[in-house]
Amino acid sequence: MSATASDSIMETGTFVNCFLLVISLVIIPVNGGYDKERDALLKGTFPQDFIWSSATAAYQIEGAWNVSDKGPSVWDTLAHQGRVYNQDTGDVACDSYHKYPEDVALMKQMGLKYYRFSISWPRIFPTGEQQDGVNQDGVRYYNALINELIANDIQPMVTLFHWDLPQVLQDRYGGFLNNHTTNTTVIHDLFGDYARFCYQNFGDRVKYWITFNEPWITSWLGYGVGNFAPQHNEPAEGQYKAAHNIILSHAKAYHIYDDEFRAAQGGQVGITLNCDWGTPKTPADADAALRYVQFFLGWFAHPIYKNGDYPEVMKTTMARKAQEEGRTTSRLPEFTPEQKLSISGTGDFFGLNHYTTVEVTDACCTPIENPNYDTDKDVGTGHAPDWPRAASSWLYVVPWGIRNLLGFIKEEYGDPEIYVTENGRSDHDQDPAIMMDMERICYYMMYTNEVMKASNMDNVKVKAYTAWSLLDNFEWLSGYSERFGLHYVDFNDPTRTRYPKASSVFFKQLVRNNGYPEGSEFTKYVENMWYFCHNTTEAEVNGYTGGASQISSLFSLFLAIPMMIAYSLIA
Ligand code: PNW
Repeated sequence: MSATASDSIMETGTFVNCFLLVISLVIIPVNGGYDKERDALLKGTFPQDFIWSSATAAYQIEGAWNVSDKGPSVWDTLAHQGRVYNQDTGDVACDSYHKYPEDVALMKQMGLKYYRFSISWPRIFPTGEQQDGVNQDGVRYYNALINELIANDIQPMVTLFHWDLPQVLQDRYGGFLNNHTTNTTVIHDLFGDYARFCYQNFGDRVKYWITFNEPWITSWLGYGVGNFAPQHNEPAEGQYKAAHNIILSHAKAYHIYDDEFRAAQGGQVGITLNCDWGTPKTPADADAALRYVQFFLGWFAHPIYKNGDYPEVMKTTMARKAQEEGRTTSRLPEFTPEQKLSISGTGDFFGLNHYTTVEVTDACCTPIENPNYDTDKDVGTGHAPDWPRAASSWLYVVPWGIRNLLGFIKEEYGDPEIYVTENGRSDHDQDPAIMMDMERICYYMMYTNEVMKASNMDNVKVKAYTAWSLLDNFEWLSGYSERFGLHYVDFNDPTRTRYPKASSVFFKQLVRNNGYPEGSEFTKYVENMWYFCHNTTEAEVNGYTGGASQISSLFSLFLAIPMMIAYSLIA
């Protein structure tokens, strides 16, 4: 890192901040029970062509919500209704619509060769429909961003849908609730048209396309619970209808690429699914944990990556529920035989977003009066007492969970190429700002090491790792109160200056080393930090006597901060 960047860490972070952080880290156990074998540091490197990336999404960073002809999205609507924490909105966000060259410069500075960002559908087609007009300024913006990336030797990885549905499509057609059981659903064609337009205009330079980001969230939170946009509350069925349409829309966009663009453009198309790993609380909960993962990941992954249809356990569970509820048809819709054929195999890679793990217990089979997706699974979920938490209420730090999940995907879906398209940890927005973000460094250290175990020990074909996020940004209903960034953004500063956090220095070294090579200075630093990151208090409770102790980990921490600074100066 340049002296300028590390200077800004020093300015904004200040040593007072550091010491406060040190004290809080020592008092509060950090990263859970240490299991000597399971959690040992693996030394080695990722395969040579491994992709290191960072990610953002349009609504979370762009701002410029009504510039030129951009149409409103369902998130503009939700935020303008004051539904977000502190009444925050994405109106300006990180102002990346204007400041994208700075974002690219930050990636360049970190040595990143890939960038995952999303295109805002209503910025391209203001109503969502091409026939109503194209916003040429929007097209120019994405062309400029892509060109800036390529000029800096950074490959774009583009998500077509990261939740910002054009509001007009929600109003005209019910968005993803549109006619979910017929073959002529408008929303599939409209998504297909939008995808085609993006392939046409950007596909000469974009070789990685992600159709949907986390359809689980759009379906369940957007159309079931209704706390996320477009705020449709129908928890018995809304999520199943929306998911059905999203899967079919994805397949449509995949085939358009396959039929019309693949030969000339030679890129890849996949989808990004999120899943928390489900670990059984007791051996008797093993089936329940599996059912949890099938309802979560399998809901989308089974049709797309396996056989065009929902997982067996989901179909049988929902059929039994229909009977209990006195319904003639299942709340889980059915695909026609043709649809199954068109869905199956529509992923050139498997995009995975993963953050956390839950402990699952069996809760089968008590009929429930007002069923919803959560009760449909017949499971209970909780968290082990020694799992540390991030700022986001749902984010518990359980590094080994990602290795288990990657192994599950390998076994279940025929050993696909997996791109980890998001992984990361949030801090609270607090004063002074957390610039020496040791807990985020620990998170990246431990999780990437588990990904390396999956790759090098379990032979999972993990091809990419993407940090969420390049920047602090608009964290959906939490607004700007939760910060996931490798770079700090001051949302009270009209210029939205970006400041590198210590984790960006760490990540740069990780990328440069392509993992944890034996004998490197970086790996030695990691070794010093390892026991601290895993919280040795629990380690001793668990009988670990490998030499680490609370005192030595405290010592590592005092060593670690000056080392981080020294690193940033020489790097
Ligand atoms: C993902 N939850 O969303 C998204 O892809 C990002 O846009 C987001 O910023 C990031 O993870 C961090 O949250 C999630 O409530 C949003 O469990 C909410 C949840 C999980 C993931």
